[in-house]
Amino acid sequence: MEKTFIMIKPDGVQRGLVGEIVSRFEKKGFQLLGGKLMSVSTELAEKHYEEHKERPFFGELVEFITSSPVFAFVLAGDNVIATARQMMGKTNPSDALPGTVRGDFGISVGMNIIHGSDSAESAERELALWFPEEEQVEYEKTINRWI
Ligand code: DAT
Ligand code: MG
Repeated sequence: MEKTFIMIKPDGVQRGLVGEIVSRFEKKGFQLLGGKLMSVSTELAEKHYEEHKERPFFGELVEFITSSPVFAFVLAGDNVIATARQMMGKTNPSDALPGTVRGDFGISVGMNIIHGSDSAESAERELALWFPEEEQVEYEKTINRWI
């Protein structure tokens, strides 16, 4: 079963959007395999956003992610990586369609509420970074036969 890593960023947690956002993915039919509210160390933030380390916004991005807790979770399901990205909307909330998380709740590209892995490789890398196997709960979701 395909898995992805999703993180509700500090703005989403502070604004009380955790339940709303997790609910969208649950209702879609994806299975929650783990979730945690956590403070992010500078080291973890820098590793997570490694691919952007030469970008001018890198410092601000790390500062933002470490500024207040995030809610990190793991989703599983068919094609979950690409589908969750679609449900999140474009990186810049001004370009994100209504009906997407960023389109419905965001304004600024810096504070765009949610992160989701963008490929199979990044999902694998990010899950290893954020969710060791023992924090992922494997269980049968019996409703799966209906959707
Ligand atoms: P995404 O989060 O959609 O995968 P990304 O990987 O290109 O987008 O960038 C990672 C995060 O960096 C993004 O969610 C917000 C921030 N970011 C991207 N482009 C930015 C910019 N031009 N100015 C400020 N922050 C930016
Ligand atoms: Mg990205």
